[in-house]
Amino acid sequence: MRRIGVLGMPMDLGAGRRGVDMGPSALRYARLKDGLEALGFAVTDLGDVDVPVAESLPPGGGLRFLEPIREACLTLKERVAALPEDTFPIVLGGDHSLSMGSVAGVAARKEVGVIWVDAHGDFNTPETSPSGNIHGMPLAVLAGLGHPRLVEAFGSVDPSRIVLIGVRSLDPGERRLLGEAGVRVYTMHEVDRLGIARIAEEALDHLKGLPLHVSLDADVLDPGLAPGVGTPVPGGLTYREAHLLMEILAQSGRVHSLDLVEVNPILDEKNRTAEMMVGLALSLLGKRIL
Ligand code: B3U
Ligand code: MN
Ligand code: MN
Repeated sequence: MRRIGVLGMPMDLGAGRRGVDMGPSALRYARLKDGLEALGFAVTDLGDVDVPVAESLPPGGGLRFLEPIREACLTLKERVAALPEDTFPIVLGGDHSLSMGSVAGVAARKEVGVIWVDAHGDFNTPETSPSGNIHGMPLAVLAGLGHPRLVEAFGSVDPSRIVLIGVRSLDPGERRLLGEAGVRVYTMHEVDRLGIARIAEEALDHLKGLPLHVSLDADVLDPGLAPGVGTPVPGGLTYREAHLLMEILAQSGRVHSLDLVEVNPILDEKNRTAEMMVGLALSLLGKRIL
């Protein structure tokens, strides 16, 4: 039987707005485990990684919450890396800085390609970031750019093995860095021009031969579908585009790990953002219409 390990990361230290620390609960209430079991998986919920609450931490100078984020992500990295080879990790967030830990954890087991599905580039460094929020930096860190404390712990993916999909908000510095690093970027312009099916196929081809990690940020979805996010950007993926993307990636048989991040229950309407994310996870894990 195919196995899935679910790990919660109730962290909002990297985000500017509070509340994504409740994302793992919201995703569990949206019946993620039941849905996966209905697909035939043996699912183990491994509980949550310990993350300190913001109120318990000193303000500190420099990058906001750098050390506690690093510490929690190192724990996540170890827990993901320690999972048995036949277990597919699903990490529930939490702000997107957690993906430094999840991706570095899977990359410690094997070389991977990363498909980062997000309204944002998450490719800032402390120098280019307008906000100082670490959830705007994790993809750069994974690619080896950014604060040395983070890069040394989590730098693990060659930028040529990263594909970004759904982008529609980039800061000037991160746009430049993405170009220089050679990350393949499909903005919403390309989604409209080429269609999401072609983009999914090109992404699979670009990452040919590699097992894949999918990092799914809820804010890639149109805010009308997913209002429960901290930094909504108009003009996102539709319900059908998002599901089709997941279905095509599923059919490749190459996806080996997943993050579901940036669900903010405080800003949500009756948990619909979490329910949408659970639906997408099921499509990525092989749920089919016929
Ligand atoms: N690029 C901006 C905004 C942002 C990035 N990721 C999210 N928001 N969720 C920043 O703060 O780096
Ligand atoms: Mn993100
Ligand atoms: Mn985002």
